[in-house]
Amino acid sequence: MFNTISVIGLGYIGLPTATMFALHGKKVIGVDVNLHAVETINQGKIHIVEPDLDVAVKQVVENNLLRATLVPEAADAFIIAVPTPFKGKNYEPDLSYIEQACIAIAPVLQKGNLVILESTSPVGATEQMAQWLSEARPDLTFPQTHGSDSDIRIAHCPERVLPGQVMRELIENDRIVGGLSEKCSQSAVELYKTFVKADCIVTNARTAEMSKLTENSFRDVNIAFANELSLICDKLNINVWELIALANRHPRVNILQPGCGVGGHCIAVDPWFIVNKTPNLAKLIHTARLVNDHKPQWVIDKVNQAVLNVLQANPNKTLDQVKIACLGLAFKPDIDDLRESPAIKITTALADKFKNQVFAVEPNIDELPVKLSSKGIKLLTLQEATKQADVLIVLVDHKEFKTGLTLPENVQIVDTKGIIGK
Ligand code: SAJ
Repeated sequence: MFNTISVIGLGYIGLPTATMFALHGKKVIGVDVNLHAVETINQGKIHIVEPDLDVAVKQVVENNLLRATLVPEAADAFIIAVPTPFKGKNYEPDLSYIEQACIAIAPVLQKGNLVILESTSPVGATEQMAQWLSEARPDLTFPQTHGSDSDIRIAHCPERVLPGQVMRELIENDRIVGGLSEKCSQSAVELYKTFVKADCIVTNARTAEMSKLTENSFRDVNIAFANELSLICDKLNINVWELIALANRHPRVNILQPGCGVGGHCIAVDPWFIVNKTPNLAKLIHTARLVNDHKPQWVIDKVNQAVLNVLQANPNKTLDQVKIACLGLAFKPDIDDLRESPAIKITTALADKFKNQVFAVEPNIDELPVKLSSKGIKLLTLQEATKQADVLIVLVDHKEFKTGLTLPENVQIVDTKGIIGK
């Protein structure tokens, strides 16, 4: 039934998803507003970083199974995988990318088409998408008015793959499928069964939307608990890493790890969709966000204290001679993704204050982004940085740091990941 599939938005989720359908023999039309992305993909290359994706894209483009374009074309199913950021002080979800995607595909929609929203979305977004499509195509019927008899089928099926593991998790993770009618759900399950080996579990669209937000909020709240413990333990002179390892010996306790803050494009964003919708009810979820967002500032305060300690211990040193090495810039270990990274926030804030005194070590990149190099931050190897550092800050627990760290004498340490002395 689904011979041609169109994926709207060829980013971290859309491109792997489009590629996966093509790897399973479907004809896939990828659509993106970014000309560079379209051209890169049509050359069989990729514009994002994800293990194993490059080889797969090359193969499906060479076999004419995946083609990218700026303008949508007719297809049997459309998958919308565009960003859903938030805007403004109240963290209002910004659905404008979904709206633009609806406007773009509406002219090519045909009776019998399935439209799936994969983007992480606030509760009600799938109904809103159906509304936008029906307004643009009054000649077609939609499930919100015609239920299972509708011309167009609509479902929400949130992506749940872990960056770095996307190609495996796309196949192995269970999928939650929330159709606007029973027929919509059935149709979406049939589509995902093209490559999903795990279960496709059917619910309604609102529950599917909320389930994705709940998964990421669960993780955010649990990381906030670990981060709060790290502040308390610091105050009480207890090693938080030892404490958590001990507490986790209890059969029903499983505390996550503190860090320099929560980054990435999902966990620090999605809980706000719940808070924004139900501000008076989502108290714990809201507090967790505040706790995690506060952690980078706490780390910066610790570094300021460490700099003072260096000056106190070395009366001949002046403030502008103190060298600070920041280990790790990515938003989590062993990846090169620097977007929405608390480590970047901390490193740039330090560079603003300690001009030309900050080094960064990031084994997963060859060059610093201009926004860092223009602040006088230098990218050094681990050896170069540790040799010169008066203050050493562990921001990310990359594997290179866990084994290759030799500490200079009298260095002040701010270890947000608990790897030193392990
Ligand atoms: N972090 C900690 N302590 C921990 C675990 C993580 O501080 O114990 C930090 C990381 O350093 C990072 C942030 O949290 O800055 C998020 O990292 P992550 O590995 O927890 O999650 P993401 O953002 O890479 O991917 C998450 C996943 N969601 C869940 O695990 C519930 C993934 O399955 C989702 O598909 C993805 O969000 C998404 O796209 O929503």
